[in-house]
Amino acid sequence: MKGHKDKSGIVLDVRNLNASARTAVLNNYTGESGEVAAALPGGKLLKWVAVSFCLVCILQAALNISLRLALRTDASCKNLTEEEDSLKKNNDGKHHGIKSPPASQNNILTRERDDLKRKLADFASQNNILTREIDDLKRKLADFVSQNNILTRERDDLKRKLEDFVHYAQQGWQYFNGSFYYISSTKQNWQDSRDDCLQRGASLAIINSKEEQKFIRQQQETIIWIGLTDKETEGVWKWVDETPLTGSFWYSGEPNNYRGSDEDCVVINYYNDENSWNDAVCENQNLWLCEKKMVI
Ligand code: 2F8
Ligand code: CA
Repeated sequence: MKGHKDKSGIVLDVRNLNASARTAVLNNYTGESGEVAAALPGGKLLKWVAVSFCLVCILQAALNISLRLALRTDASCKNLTEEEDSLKKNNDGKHHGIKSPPASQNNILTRERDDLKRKLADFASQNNILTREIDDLKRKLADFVSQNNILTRERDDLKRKLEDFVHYAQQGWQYFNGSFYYISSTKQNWQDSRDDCLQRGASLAIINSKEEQKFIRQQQETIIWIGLTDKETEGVWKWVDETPLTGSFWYSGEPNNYRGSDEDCVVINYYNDENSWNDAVCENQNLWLCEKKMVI
C-alpha cells in the first residue's frame, strides 16, 4: 500500500483522492523531513477543544461578575434615591409646617427635654435654698449648744452658791453685803482661830469698809480676833488673804505693842467705838470672827 505516516504513526491513504484534494492534504501535512504527513493529528484537536472550552468558561464567568456588579449598583442607587426622597419629604414637611410623624415625635421629645431641664433647674435652686437653710440651722444649733453649755455652767454655779447660802444660813451665819459672818462660841488663840475658819471654808474676817466695820461691831458683845497681823514683819500689817492694810480702824493709841509685849494680832476690842482695833498678843484666848465671801 502506498501511503504516508504522520508523527502519531497514522497512515494516510491519498490514493483515492482527486488531484486537488490530494495536493491540499499533502501541502498541509508534510513531515519534518519533507515527507508528506497523514490526516489531521488527534492531540492537537483535543488541545484546541480544551482551550476553546476554557475560554468560553472564562468569558461566562466575566459576564456573570459584570451582571452581578451591575445589578448591585443599581439596587444601591435605588436605595439611596429612596432615602433621598424620604429626607426631602421630611425636610419639605418641616418647612411647610406639615406635622409628619417623626417631626411630631421630635417636638414631643423636645418639649419633654425642656420640661425636664426646667424641673432640674428648679430642683437645683430649691436644693441651694435648702442647703443654706440647713447651714443656718446648723449654725443656730451650734449657738444653742454653746449657749446651753454656758447656761448649764451658770446653773451649776448658781446651784453651788445656793447650796452655800443654805449651808451657812443653816449654821447660824449672818449675811451682810456679799459675805456670811460667824462669831465663835469658844475662845482660842489667833492661829487656831484662823485654822478653824479655814476648816469652815472661810477665813478670819477681813474688813474693807466703814459699813462692814459698823456691821461687825453691831454683831459683837466682846473681844474677837480678826484676820489682821504683822507677824511676818513688825509694823507691816497684812490681812490673812495677803492683801496689805489700806484703811484702818485703830483705837486711839493703838497699835502699841503694849509695854513692850509682842502684840502681832488684831482684835476688835472697843466695839462701841468705830475705831475699835487693838493689837494684842497672838496667844491670847479670844472669840473669833469668820467671814465667808459669797461671789454672786
Ligand atoms: O490700854 C491699852 C491696852 O490695853 C490692854 O492692856 C492693858 C491691851 N491688852 C490686851 O488686850 C491683852 C493692850 O493691847 C492695849 O494696848
Ligand atoms: Ca495693843
